[in-house]
Amino acid sequence: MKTQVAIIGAGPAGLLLSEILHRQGVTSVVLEQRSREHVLSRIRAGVLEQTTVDLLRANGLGERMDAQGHPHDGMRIVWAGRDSFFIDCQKHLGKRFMSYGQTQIQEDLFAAADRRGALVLTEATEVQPMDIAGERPHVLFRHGGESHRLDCDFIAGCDGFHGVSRKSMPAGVLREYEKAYPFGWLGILSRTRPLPDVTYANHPRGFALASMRSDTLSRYYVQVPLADKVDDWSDDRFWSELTARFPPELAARIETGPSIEKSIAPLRSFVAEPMRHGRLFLCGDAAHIVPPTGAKGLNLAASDVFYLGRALAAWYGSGRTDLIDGYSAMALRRVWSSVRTSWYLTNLLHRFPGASEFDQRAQETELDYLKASAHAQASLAEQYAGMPFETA
Ligand code: RFL
Ligand code: PHB
Repeated sequence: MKTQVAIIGAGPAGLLLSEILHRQGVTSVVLEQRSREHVLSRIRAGVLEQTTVDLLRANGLGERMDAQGHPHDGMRIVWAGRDSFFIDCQKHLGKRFMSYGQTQIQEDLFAAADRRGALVLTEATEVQPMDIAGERPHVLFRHGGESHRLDCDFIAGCDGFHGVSRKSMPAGVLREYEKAYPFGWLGILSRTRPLPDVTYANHPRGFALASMRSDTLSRYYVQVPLADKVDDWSDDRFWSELTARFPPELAARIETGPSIEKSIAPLRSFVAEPMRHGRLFLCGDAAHIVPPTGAKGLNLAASDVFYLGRALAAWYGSGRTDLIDGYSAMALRRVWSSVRTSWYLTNLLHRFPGASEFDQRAQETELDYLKASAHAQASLAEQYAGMPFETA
């Protein structure tokens, strides 16, 4: 088999890259280890930055998002015993957000791939990038009980945090930065009407978040100890803990109902750099993870593949090499900006086990400052909205 770009992973990064390349006349084959049903069953991100919304629209992926998604202007912060405030990205920056599930984006991406007859091989196992720093990059894998070799010009590692691509880089190439938090998020999805705003709560009992996927589908999270298991959390226990962490007037407006999904995700931050070695490029969670507090992970996957798609199209179109050579540094500038924002919001909004009274007072003073200062709100709005893409 032969293609121009071999893409490992059919998550949002891999499928969106394949779509962007196709629209620029570059061919690709996508190799995914799981089944399509499995990929489509993962409930994850939901908040899209304006840049991501624009990128999806520009690549023909906006129709259902615009019809079913829930646009909003910013986010609300509440904390125990004090007034809430709204971080208004529309007012400060003219940027909005879209609540639209990663699951729906995956469906739209698979549908678009089917329409153009794209080669997306699911249940491809033992995927292994080869000769990544040499002249003949290729990918070995097994599919349908047989061994295959896919020859290519470039390999895009879009295979998530646990994928094979990052691990294929030779020892000593990568520098890794990591921070693990001593808690996780328990999340549920329910067919109930959401609160009007994406609302982050800091409460002595721990962090909580009210979010949405549509006008009739809600997504909620509570901070839990790392040792907790999903089975520890009945729906009743979840709703009573969630509502205890919101101010009474908001808690009274939270509609409860049976959960249709429930899962626990640990919080951590991880960055591997550079995001390229030879002809292998890393995109999305394969290169970096952020704690979900800033809603940045999927948006970074989108900006990585925007930069890589543009760079590869320029290479095929005019032989331009500066964009592929600059890919890692350019992508990492946006990554670190979002890593910093996610770290700031995680520190601002969670209760840290063992925090000193000093740390607690400093955190509360930061919240007081944000509530009181239009400048501080404009600064947070700028970070939460995400940086614009750099021009080529
Ligand atoms: P993915 O989605 O993990 O996809 C990688 C794909 O690669 C496949 N794969 C392999 N294929 C072949 N061979 C191998 N050896 C392979 N190893 C793995 C996998 O099966 C998979 O299909 O990575 P990608 O595409 O980089 O996308 C990243 C996003 O999924 C992730 O950043 C977001 O979900 C993070 N995230 C959020 N991001 C946001 O922007 N806004 C949010 O509101 C938001 N909320 C969240 C989140 C992530 C969460 N969890 C569970 C981690 C909320 C949660 C709870
Ligand atoms: C979500 O809707 O799943 C969501 C919203 C905001 C976040 C993280 C996740 O910061």
